[in-house]
Amino acid sequence: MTDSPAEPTVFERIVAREIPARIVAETDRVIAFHDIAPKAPVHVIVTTKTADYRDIVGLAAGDPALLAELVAVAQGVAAELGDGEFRLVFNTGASAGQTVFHVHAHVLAGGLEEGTLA
Ligand code: DGP
Repeated sequence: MTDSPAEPTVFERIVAREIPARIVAETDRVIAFHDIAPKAPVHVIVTTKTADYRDIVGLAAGDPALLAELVAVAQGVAAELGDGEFRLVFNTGASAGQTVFHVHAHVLAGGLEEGTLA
């Protein structure tokens, strides 16, 4: 069972190369690209190529190995673009600030200001 929305999300369209993004890492199942509105010196979105999961709760329940792969890609991005240390944020639900309902993590790194939460 999946919980994907009816309309393609902006991230699904980035995965399909229908809209451009500054891609920094990619595996068979995960893709990472710079956030369009960065809130830290390094601010990269890491998301699944599948649109089957709207948030981390669904992904953790439905495909924990894919969640682990997403975290590994996030770590690689932080190592490549920063010093390897990073904050990983999964906004989960509209009232928590989620605007794109296609599971994704924000990788924030490179000298974070207090309170930077994407
Ligand atoms: P969230 O609020 O957790 O759903 O984060 C969605 C993020 O996605 C937000 O920080 C801005 C980013 N974003 C939205 N549209 C685009 C886009 O078209 N391209 C890129 N690169 N990022 C986008």
